[in-house]
Amino acid sequence: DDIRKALQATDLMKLLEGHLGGPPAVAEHKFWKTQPVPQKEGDQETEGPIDEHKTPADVQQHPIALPAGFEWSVVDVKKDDEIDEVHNLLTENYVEDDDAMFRFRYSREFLLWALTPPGYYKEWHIGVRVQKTGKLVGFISGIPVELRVRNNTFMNAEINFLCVHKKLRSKRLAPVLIKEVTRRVNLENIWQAIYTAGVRIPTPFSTCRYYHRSLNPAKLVDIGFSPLRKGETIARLVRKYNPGEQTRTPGFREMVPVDVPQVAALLRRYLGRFDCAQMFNTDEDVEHWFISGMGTEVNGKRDNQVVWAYVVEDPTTNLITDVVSFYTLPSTIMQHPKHDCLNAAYMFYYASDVVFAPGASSDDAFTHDLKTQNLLDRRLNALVTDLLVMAKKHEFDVVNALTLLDNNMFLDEQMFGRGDGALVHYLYNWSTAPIDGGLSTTSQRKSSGVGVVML
Ligand code: MYA
Repeated sequence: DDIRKALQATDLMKLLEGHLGGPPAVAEHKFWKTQPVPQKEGDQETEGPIDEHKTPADVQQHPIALPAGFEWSVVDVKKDDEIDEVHNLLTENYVEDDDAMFRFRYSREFLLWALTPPGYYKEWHIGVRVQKTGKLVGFISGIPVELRVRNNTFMNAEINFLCVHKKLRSKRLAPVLIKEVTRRVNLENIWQAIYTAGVRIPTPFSTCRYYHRSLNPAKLVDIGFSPLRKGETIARLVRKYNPGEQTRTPGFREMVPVDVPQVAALLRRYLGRFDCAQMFNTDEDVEHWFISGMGTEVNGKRDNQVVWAYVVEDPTTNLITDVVSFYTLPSTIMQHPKHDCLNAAYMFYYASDVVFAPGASSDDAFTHDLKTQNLLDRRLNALVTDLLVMAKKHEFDVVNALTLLDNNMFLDEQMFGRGDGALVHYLYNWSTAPIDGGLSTTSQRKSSGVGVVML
């Protein structure tokens, strides 16, 4: 059955079944074929909702039925013991790489930060428990996020942390969790969602690839994350990937709360250039995603920081011209005698005002203006060089980035290596023509169409 499943997605299966006259080769998607998502590529040419118009009164008022022996449970993520339960479930059962070497290890502080932005709904933190023991065995979450997709702006649920305990896999529990979160989102009169996955289901609007910038090559080679190519030595890799001790952009410093209004304005304007982008409508959003994630200092030491944000303050005007940030998401290294944790930083949002400088093109025409593109290319490379210095200082082993935003302008130059993984982006109940996830533009150092970073 497993082999069949693994094969199902492949051309080999198509061939075999063609020969043997078996069932249709394409996965059947018993669940997804009932959902308001584009069913296949080519179904996405018109922009807009897929379902008929509904109101919360049309929505089932009681929870979706669970199999016998399980019960729904709203997880109060602000309670230590309950966020612990989610953290433990995910630490043991969440996303692994294809070779089962690494598994995401979101910290409690990270989960709290990710699940409680301004306007969050407690009821969208949904657990499934074993009735008898109370053990948490399933989870799914949503947070409200306003998105612009091309010319339309609308509220979405950003769905994340879908997880079913390993012992309960392949029992069709995931569709039940998805239907329940959909119901609760709909009750708030929200009808669209955005989500990402490593898997391909009907039907992505964009696909991005992961890139990895080594900061600790000795460890990365040791744990099998990076290869040691023939003729290469660790000493040489250490020299090659050493980002140095000092940042070099004049005015580069850590972001502080008073920067929020300027950073928010800059970010909104910058993200306006992408086909699909998070709105960051209020300064509170920016305060949450950038400042609150930096943690609080106790006795000169900041524990449990989840996001690192830096700005460039122009030394002459004192205006904020740039912002750049990353978040921490470690992975458990499974079955390694020496190391059990990969300290990975992930590129988060950034913005630069060079694209709006006098003489630069208008926001829309940006991608076609070579001069502006070169300006941005230079500035982003300088910012990311400094970001790498800071990430190394904070003892990260690797910085990961996707091909979204303008990342293709710096990935090669900053020595990010192409990874195996892809991140596939989906919208629920919204059809839009495919958006460039930067797959084809890495070598061209151009902007992608994706201006939303999912955690
Ligand atoms: S992505 C991260 C997902 N989590 C993991 O990968 C952690 C490790 N894996 C697991 O915990 C389980 O394998 C999961 C599936 C729970 C993923 N997105 O219960 P099943 C479909 C969407 O027998 P299991 C993230 O968190 C699959 O195609 N659908 O399978 C974003 C099949 O349907 P169909 C998925 O392996 C989540 C059905 O489920 C995914 O035991 C966004 C099989 O169910 C997936 N990642 O459990 C969710 N994986 O037959 C959608 C499998 O039709 C949100 N499936 O192909 C949609 C918007 C909702 C809100 C709308 C509001 C308006």
